[in-house]
Amino acid sequence: MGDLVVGNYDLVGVPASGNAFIYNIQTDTYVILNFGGTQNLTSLYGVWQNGPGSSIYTLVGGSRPSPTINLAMIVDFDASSSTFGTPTYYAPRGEGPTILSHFEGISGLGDGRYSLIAMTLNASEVPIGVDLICVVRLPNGSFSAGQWTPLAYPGASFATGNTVIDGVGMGIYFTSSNPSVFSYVAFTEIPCPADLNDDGVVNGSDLSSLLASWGTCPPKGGCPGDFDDDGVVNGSDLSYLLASWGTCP
Ligand SMILES: [Ca+2]
Ligand SMILES: [Ca+2]
Repeated sequence: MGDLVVGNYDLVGVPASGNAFIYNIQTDTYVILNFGGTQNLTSLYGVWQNGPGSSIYTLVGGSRPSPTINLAMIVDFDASSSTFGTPTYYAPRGEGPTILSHFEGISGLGDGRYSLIAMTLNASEVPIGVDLICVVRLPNGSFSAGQWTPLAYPGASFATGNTVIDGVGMGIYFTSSNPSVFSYVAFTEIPCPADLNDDGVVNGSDLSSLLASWGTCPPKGGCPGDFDDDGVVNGSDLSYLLASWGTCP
């Protein structure tokens, strides 16, 4: 994307000893992404340039903000200064950090929404699911909570989620009855997060739902309008809803 590609490395003969990197094809230079040391297992799999000629790229992968759990991660990178923004971490399907996950692809829709694809694994690192995720850049520049849409290919014993373009996810899958490896393309509708009642338009009904949830959220669920998933419905969530006012794309 643009002049940048992303990838990951390990030191020779030392598994899980490396980090992620950003490589500039034009200048033949690398920038290492290392959040808090190699024990955090930071990885990058997807990169999106935020407009033609922009120096701001949005990167996705995974990292370990706590000692034991790998979470999917999104972070901005300014190629002009080689500096990173503050990473935002995502628990799989919003269910809490009990399993491992990482984003493998990112596609920007040009209206503030990003479509991501994630693989989630159990504690033994066996793939257990693929999701397409809609994340929105909020008016203050931060990223919203993710809306996770599970993909389940019929007959697949397990599948990978490797790349995404808008609402189209792609990967490979296996079946229990055939030794071949198959590819798949999955189509989903990208959600409009501010449309809280899912009627295709952001209007007063959605605003009423948000205002009814104003304040501190319950520990889990029941909190429509907490777009940035910070546990409280307040002005930042309201500003996002107002910025999304009107018909959903
Ligand atoms: Ca609505
Ligand atoms: Ca909030």
